[in-house]
Amino acid sequence: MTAVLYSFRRCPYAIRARYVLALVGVKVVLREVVLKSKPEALLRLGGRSSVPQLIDRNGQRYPESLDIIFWALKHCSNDKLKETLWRRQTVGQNKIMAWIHYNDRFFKHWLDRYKYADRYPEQTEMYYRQQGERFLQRLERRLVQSRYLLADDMSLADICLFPFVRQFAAVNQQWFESSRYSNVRSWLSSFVGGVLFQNVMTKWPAWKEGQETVYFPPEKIGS
Ligand SMILES: N[C@@H](CCC(=O)N[C@@H](CS)C(=O)NCC(=O)O)C(=O)O
Repeated sequence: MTAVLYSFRRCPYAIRARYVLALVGVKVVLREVVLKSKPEALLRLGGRSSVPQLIDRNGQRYPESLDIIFWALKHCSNDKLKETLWRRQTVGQNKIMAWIHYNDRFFKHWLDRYKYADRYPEQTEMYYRQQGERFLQRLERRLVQSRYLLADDMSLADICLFPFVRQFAAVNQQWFESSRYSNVRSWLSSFVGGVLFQNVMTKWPAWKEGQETVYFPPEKIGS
């Protein structure tokens, strides 16, 4: 049986997992989850019920986006692509993980406050944006030097970060478009402007037990 991916279309963690699955061409069964009414099959697994989560053909569970990404790489038959995404040298791997941790622990914190500033009235939206901008400044300094975060070729660092930067940009698109982060803008466009991303963001109806199987990535995919 093909592995099953519980996913939520707009979730940045799920987007990065789907992006890697699509890029390396590993097929899964997709179950689109509505967070407010999670399916019984997901809740029955017990423990955390966040998305994305993947259950492989042996019933082994991968409960975090990074677990799913490394599972996908393990099943990728293109060694060159695999080595580009997850560098062979430890120094490259450490850099990738440092970016991901910085994103997940620091940037995500300020992104949530900037996105929902009305739920965090202790500071202004502008304050939250400025905190998040410290991350954008770091990205910009890096992206002046190379096309992607580690070098001129894309690694997992880029894929794992861009869905969060996309959300940050979307809070006030006009501000972002006229901001001084021109290299961040081009970097983000290189992802969201691609056919691969369109496929990753296909709209799926909420999954219901017994429905026809939906596969991801969709059959016809380009990059
Ligand atoms: N660290 C997790 C975070 C996943 C996460 O927070 N997902 C959110 C949606 S964006 C979620 O499922 N929230 C509902 C819940 O936690 O029950 C990962 O990398 O997969």
